[in-house]
Amino acid sequence: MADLPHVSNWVHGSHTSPTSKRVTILNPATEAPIATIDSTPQEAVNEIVLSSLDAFHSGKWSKADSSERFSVLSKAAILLRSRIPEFVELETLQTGRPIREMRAQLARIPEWLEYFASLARVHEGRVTPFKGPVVNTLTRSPVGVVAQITPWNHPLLIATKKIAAALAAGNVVIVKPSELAPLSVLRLGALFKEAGLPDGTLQIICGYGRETGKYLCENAHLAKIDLTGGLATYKAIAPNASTNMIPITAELGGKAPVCFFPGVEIEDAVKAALFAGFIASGQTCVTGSRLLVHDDIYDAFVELLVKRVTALRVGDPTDDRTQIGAVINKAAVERCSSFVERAVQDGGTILCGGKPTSVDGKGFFFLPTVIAVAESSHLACNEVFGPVIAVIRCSNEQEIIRVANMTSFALGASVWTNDFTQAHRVAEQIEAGIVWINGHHLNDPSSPWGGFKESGVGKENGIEAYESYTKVKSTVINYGVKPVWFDDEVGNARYG
Ligand code: TXE
Repeated sequence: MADLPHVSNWVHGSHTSPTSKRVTILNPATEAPIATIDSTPQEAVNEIVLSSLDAFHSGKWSKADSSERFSVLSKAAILLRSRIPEFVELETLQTGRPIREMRAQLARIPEWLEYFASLARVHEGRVTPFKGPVVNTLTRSPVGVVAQITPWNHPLLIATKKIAAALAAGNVVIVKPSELAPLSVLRLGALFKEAGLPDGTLQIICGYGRETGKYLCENAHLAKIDLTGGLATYKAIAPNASTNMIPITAELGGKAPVCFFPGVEIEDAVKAALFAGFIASGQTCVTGSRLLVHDDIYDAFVELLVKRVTALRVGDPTDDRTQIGAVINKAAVERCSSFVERAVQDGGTILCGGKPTSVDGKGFFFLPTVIAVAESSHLACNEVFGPVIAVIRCSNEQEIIRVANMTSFALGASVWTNDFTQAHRVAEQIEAGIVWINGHHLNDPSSPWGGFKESGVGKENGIEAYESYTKVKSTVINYGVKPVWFDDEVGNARYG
């Protein structure tokens, strides 16, 4: 243990001295410790926030020309693209996700830096309609020091998309990555420095959520909090943030319905279900964890689904052939087991999987599992965040729509049909922040990402994310209206 590499916080352009208390990071596929990180205490968090505020007020980044922001973020994209293999290796090691998935995902992450670099360069203010010979210009400026609380399931993707949006808009960013998989995010500090980002503009601080994360989110000097995590975490940070008048963007859980209608090729539908349900071992906020299948195709679909799920290769994530890697930790395995147990108590039928497994006797693995359940059962309504999916038989289109909308989540949903009028009709009626038609989990930096109901508030990606990191000012210019003075005879008239 003494030989484990320690990666300390990244603050003001360098790694700081390690804290006395540390957190150990495990490889979920082998249970072996791979590194330690800092556990940042409250005084240190508060100092970092105050010095970040100084960095913001220095104007080095907050007042930099948009062309400079464009060039730094573009350079960061080039650097990241040139280092994808090393990040892929690290991401696989700390998350237990199959290397083939990490290659595909990480190859796209530089696009987020390119997109927000471009947005910084081209985003324009507005002139709004105004009564009389008056011009109102709307301008946007950065909000200040922002906290980003990021998770372990897509560590680099989620941190990069938040960092890119916030930096493009001119803010100073403090990222608190997940204590379960922080190592790739910690590498971004040096990468941005090399790209030319002024020291103190991106700070990366580590520790447990209930400690370091909490201390950070309680700090009244923040201008915004951007969280991807659980509803419980949102509820823990929201009261203080509200008292301190700090807005929150929150990307939380989901229970995405995947709706299959007659006419789709069964083979394609099953492939779609495998991708939607089992990518990242089901540990994504848009996991297609409820398959809502029309009665006309249910039997054929389920028969082939079970065959294909049973054949998925579970194993060592570093092996190119592995399709299902580990889940993040022991608690995740236990959570999957308890969902299976409860589904059976509710009258569900396990069609395949249903239990933990291991590789050479080690690791946090759970067999890909499909359970036929009733629409209102516990498994059908609650998020597992693991490879356990529910399949539900529905008798018609209206029933599919009704069931799709019956959980407290509303993040992602997909509709699979060859009938384009049906596709639009159904998509329009599904409550979700993102509805895919004949696709699932399609993502692009320009496409707003975020849910309704208990899935969160606000959006990542797109102009919406960029603007959420700005504050708007109206500058109202009178170029011809004769002012009405307070003591004029017409009285206390105003323009509106
Ligand atoms: O998330 P946590 P967990 C959902 C999913 C999952 C559940 C729990 O439903 O089952 O959340 O996962 C930090 N103050 N998603 O426990 O704890 C924590 O350190 C400040 C959806 O892993 O919310 C980490 O950096 N910060 C999701 C981050 O919050 C706190 C991704 C997320 O961890 C904190 C992950 C506190 N009091 C989980 N408590 C998605 N949308 O992709 C924790 N944190």
